[in-house]
Amino acid sequence: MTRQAENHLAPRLLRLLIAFTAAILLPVSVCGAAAADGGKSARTWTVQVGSESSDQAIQGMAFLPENIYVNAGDKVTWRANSAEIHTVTFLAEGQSLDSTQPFNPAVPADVTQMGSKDYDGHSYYNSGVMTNVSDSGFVQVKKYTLAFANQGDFTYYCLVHGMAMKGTVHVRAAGTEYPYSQSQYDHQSEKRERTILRDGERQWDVARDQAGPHTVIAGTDNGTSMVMRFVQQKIEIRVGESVTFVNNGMGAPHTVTFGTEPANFLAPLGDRDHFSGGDLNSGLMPPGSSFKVTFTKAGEFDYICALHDYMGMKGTVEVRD
Ligand SMILES: [Cu+2]
Repeated sequence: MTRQAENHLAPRLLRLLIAFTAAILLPVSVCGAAAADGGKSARTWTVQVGSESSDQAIQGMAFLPENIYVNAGDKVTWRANSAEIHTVTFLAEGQSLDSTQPFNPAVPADVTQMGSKDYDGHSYYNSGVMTNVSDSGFVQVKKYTLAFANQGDFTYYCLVHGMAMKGTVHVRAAGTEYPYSQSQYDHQSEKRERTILRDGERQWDVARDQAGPHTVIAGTDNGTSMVMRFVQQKIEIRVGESVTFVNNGMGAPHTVTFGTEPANFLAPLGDRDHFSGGDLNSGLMPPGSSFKVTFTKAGEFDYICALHDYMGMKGTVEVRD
C-alpha cells in the first residue's frame, strides 16, 4: 500500500509553504476564464466530495454521487464535504493516474486550481485541495465548478486517494431527458453516506476488540471508510511496560507522535525503547505496520497522529509506578 502510504508525504512546514504559494497563484488561475452562459435551460448539478461522521472520526473516500448525468451546457459544482482532503482532477488526454501518484503537496499541479471554468474534454483540470475545514495545512477549496459543453463520459479522480476514489460526469446532448433529478442523487448519496458510516462503526468495534492492555489500534480503514481514531484513546500501563501501536487499515497511513511535532514527521525520531517524555515520533506508519514504545517513567504522555490530529486523532498513555 505504498501509494496510500506516500499520500501525505509533506512535512507540515512544507505544506504551509505550499499553502502560501498556492494562495498567491490561486487568484490568477481563477480569473483566467470567461464564464460562458450555457443557455437558459442549463442546470447546475451538485456532487459532494467525501463524507464524514459529525465528530470527524469516520471519513469516507467517495464522490457522492459517483456518476452524474448532465446535458451539454450544464455545470457541475463539487462541494467539500469532509475534513479529510480530496481533489477533483480530470487528467489530460494520454495522461495516466500513475503519473500523478503519489499525491505530492510539493507539486503545484497537485494542490493548485488548474484549468479554466469550461471543461474542454481533454486537458488537465484540478480543483486544488478540497476540505471543509481551514486547519488542514492546505489552501482550502470549498467549492469547484466546471461547465461542460462537450458530450462524452469524463472520469475524474481524487489525487490524494487515487484509484480508490473516482467519479464520472456523463454529458449528453442538450435537451436529453435527465435520468435522475438532483434530489434523487441526493437521496442516493445519503444512503451511501450511511453505509460508509456503518462500515466505519463496524471497523471501530473490531478495533476495540483488537485493542488490549498493551495494544492501541492506530487507525483502521477498509479503503473507503476510514476510522481516524486511536483505540483506546487512553491506555494505562506501569513503568517499564510497553505499548504497541498498530495501524490496522488498508489505505491510510498514520503516525504516533509524542512531544513537539517535528517539521518532518515522516521520519522516526527519539528512543522508543526508553521513553521518559519529550519528543518521540514513529515516522510514517503505513497500513499493517506497528510501533512499540517502552515507557521508563511515570506520568501522562499525550500523543497525536500528525496527519489527522485536526480531526481529533489524539491519545494519552498514563504510566504508573
Ligand atoms: Cu492518522
